Amino acid sequence: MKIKQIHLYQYELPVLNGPYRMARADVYSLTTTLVKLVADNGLYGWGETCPVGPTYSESHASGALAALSEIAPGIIGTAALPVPLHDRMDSLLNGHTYAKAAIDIALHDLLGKHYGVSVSDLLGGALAERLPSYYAVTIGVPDEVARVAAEKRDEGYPRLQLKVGGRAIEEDVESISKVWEIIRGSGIRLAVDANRSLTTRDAIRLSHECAHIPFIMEQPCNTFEDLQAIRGLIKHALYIDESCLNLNTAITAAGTGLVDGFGMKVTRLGGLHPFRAFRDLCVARNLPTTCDDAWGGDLIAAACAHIGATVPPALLDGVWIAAPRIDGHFDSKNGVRVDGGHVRPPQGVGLGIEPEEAMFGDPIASF
Ligand code: 0XW
Ligand code: MG
Repeated sequence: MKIKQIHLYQYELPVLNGPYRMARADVYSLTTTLVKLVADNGLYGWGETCPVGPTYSESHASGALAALSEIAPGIIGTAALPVPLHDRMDSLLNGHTYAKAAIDIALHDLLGKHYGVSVSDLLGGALAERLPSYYAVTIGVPDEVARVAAEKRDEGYPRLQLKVGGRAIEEDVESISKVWEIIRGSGIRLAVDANRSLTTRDAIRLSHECAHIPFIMEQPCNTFEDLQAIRGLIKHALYIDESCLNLNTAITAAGTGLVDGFGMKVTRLGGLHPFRAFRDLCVARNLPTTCDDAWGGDLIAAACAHIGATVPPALLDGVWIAAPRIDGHFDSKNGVRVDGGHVRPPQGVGLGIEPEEAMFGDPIASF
């Protein structure tokens, strides 16, 4: 089976009850980029990539389209298998993993359909059917943040991620304390995510002032070097997210003992094929990870759920999907939903998502 055609689409996903507020960005609407990969036997697969705005990671929607347009003509005729595909993509464009990921996800969907198996089976096999998700409580005044935390606790979320940063550290400490009062004793796990925004000085201070609250600190500062600087000085477990740019960085982060876990994004690593290697690295080092993406519709959500299902449950911190912040689905029947704070990979072959293609309009480009 060889790749015969590639079609690129973009589609707007307005944020429900927006903005989605992080330390360095207020996000009102996201442009998602979709890939339809058609094989020479007529089978097709769908993929997606959707940066959460242009400042979260080193990625943006126009960049995804440009990178995909650069790659697409050169992969026509390539064997529809992950190793030759990634080899070919890397020979056509350096980096831009978040764009390559959309093709990688589409390939896994296509292969699943070809072999008559789910993407989780392709990735080695599911260990669980119902997976923990988590809710990202965005930046807000502490009482409002606590109200949302109580609501999500009551909905059954096993984990909350509290966004902090971009304001006085006192207000973050107050938010964390109020949320802790809400979830203390409930068994809900807490992550405090500053999305790169804190100075090393403030990260250390926040950790010390909240030393009695058992949260994990997710990407508190901007760079890998910042994380190295605070590692021995904080009172909390440390997770890396945005500055873990690829598999190489993940190997260093795990191998040098820099982190206690990962907030990992499928598209940042370049798709499901590299994520499979990353998952095995986590297992080898006994390091927990999330299986997320920055944003995206049902195709990204399904990709995250399928790989998440293959992570040993003790190491799966959660599968975050954007569905609670999106009105509607690409596939109204099989679309991925959060139910009682948990998600399930769609049933069926491939990703298990059949997008209602007409909603995307005409392709922006076809190769
Ligand atoms: C909560 N997320 C997985 C979704 C947002 O886009 C940001 C991200 C994170 O953990 O940074
Ligand atoms: Mg994060």
